[in-house]
Amino acid sequence: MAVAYTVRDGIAVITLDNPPVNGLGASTRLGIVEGIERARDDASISGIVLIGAGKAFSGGADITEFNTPKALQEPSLHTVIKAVEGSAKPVVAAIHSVAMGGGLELALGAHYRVAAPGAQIALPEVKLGLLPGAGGTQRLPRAVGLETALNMIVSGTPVLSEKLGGTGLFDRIVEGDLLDEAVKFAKQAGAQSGPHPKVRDRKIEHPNAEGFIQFARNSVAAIAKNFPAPHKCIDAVEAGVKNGFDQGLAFERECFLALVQTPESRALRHAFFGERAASKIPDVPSSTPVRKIERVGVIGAGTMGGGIAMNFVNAGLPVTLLETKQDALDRGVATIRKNYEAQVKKGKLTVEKLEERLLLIKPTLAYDDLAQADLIIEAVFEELGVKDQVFKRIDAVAKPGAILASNTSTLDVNKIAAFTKRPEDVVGMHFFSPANVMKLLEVVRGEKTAKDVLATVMQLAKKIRKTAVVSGVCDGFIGNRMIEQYIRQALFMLEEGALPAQVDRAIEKFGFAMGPFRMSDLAGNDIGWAIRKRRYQEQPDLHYSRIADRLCETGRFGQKTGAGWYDYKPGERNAQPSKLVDEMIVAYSKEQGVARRKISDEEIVERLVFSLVNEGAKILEEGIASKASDIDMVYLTGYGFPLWRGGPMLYADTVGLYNVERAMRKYAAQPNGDAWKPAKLVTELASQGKGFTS
Ligand code: T1G
Repeated sequence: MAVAYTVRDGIAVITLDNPPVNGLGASTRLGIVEGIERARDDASISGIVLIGAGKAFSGGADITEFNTPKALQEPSLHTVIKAVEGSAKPVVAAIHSVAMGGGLELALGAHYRVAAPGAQIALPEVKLGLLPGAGGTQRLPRAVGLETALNMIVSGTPVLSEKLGGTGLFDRIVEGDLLDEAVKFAKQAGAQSGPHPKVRDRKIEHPNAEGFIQFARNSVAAIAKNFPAPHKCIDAVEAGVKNGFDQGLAFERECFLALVQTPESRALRHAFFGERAASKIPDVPSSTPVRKIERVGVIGAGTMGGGIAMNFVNAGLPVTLLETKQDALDRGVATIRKNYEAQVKKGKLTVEKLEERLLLIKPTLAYDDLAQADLIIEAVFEELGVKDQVFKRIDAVAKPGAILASNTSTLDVNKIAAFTKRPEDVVGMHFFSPANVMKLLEVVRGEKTAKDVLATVMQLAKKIRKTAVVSGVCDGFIGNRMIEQYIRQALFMLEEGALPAQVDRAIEKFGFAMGPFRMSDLAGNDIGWAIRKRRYQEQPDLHYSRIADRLCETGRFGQKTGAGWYDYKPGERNAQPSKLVDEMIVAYSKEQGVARRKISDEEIVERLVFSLVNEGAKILEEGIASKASDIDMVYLTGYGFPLWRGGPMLYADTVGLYNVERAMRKYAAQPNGDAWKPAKLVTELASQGKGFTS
């Protein structure tokens, strides 16, 4: 049942009831129109209330219908709004919790609107690469004024209902029972003779509309660099200001239909769904009971441990922070304080909040102090022997049912679990540095990790505002395993003819926040060096260019040593191409007998991105990741992959796997081509004309 129809005191109450957020799917849209017609034909009805059941008035168009015939099936949202607005009997929209997108547009079609305080009011379509497609660009400016409307439409940011109380959007902000108040309001309105006010008939008043619209265009230029939607939002509002409601509405429709086909919108919708799909684990039902997490223990107060602790403190959870030495513990707490003070300086945190949060941290040197923790996360030195000692000590003090997590980024979580007597309670929680900033959390599922442990960690991740993605156990899990192939290609290309600045520039132009060499200089070249040394031992047949080892042998570890792939002026962080390094690279190619050649930016981008795609395909084949969108969420939230391209797997679908495979075969025939055997899944999908995400 997507819509309920009841009558109270001569008022028809049409209740949207399409959980979870009353998305305006085809059956909901039909139910609303039928309700309006039923009220119309019933002489005993003097007015109509539209209200949402559950947690929202409406979260907008039902995005699960996007790119399906249902999305455009009549009655379309336009038809529904026309029926509401065209009703001779007054329609009162009663709003609570959420009125977003098409939900707000529906409410704008009503004659009156009453809202409970605290409701999130927004037209967030721009965040999906769209624009309000059911009159929002025309009605909202007439309800709240041009400036407020443009800000809301171009940013997509929600505004609380009470903040809009003084505008023409809400006739009343009601504190009492929303439905009672709305029915009363509808009765009063029904007693008055019509016609009832329509938002579309209002004027858009602004002393200098043209000037403000130009100002708005200038303001969005930066954020709109790779996204067409913000400018279209402004175009549609401007069309209404200049040419009136009907022409504005027609132009809005044209813009919407154009945007919904853009790769940028497909990418943004993919990311929207990917974010939500990531928390769904195929064999862990959403009904799986979760464990109570009220107290957290963190072992290690270094950069990672301190950042991890902050996540939980920020969510209001007390953290016992353990170190082995007092000075390390003091340093860790001082760093946390410094991080919060920086936020206070930026006005992002009050001093009171800072003190409140610091009070939630209990520094200690005693493992016994972890005995009450519901979750213990270790972030100690990345060496199996150290993990062994630490997990044996945790196992000895932790209470039954406590979840024991490792922040390891490279070690085998199954081996770590085996250090304890409770492997089913052990899980990997791989945070990304800086842990209190990066959204990505790789949840590494050991063979024995219990399902309720996974369900608990996934729910906790939402509480600490992380994008959690489940990974199986393999070297590097999802993100680092793929980035290793990306870096391998970057190094081969130096050997074959490219230079660091060219590689970085090409992939940054593609949209990566930072190219591989600037990124390595930032993280520290010695980290990659240690991984390669291990790799040479474990997989001696794996062909690697040794050019990065040469760099590290000279001590050029990057920003932290003032020189890496690039030179850095003392105290500065901007990367200057290094003549010395470039000469070293050219000499290395000569020494290897490699005739350097010009490598195009296109080849650089293909080899870097398709190396991610190929490894991602293998990760899917092995079941390390359960879905392609999980891999994309890892890259969008942890590795600076451009959001408007949707992640490596969606990007491969956009290019077409047939073309991706052909490129791989081309590179397989070149020097260093052994890395380019296409994964079986790539070949299979390409031959079927399918994609990873179709
Ligand atoms: N349609 C269908 N399902 C939706 C939905 C929607 N619009 N919004 C959310 N969900 C699902 C979501 O997938 C999740 O499902 C559950 O609801 C809870 O979501 C013509 C065309 C509304 C503020 O962009 O911002 O209207 O995982 O975890 O934190 O102009 O969801 O439980 O199965 O986010 O309480 C415009 C997007 C559409 C709103 C609730 N509307 N949604 O937040 O819960 S385009 C949006 C949100 C449009 C018109 C155009 C948030 C929320 P599951 P959640 P939440």
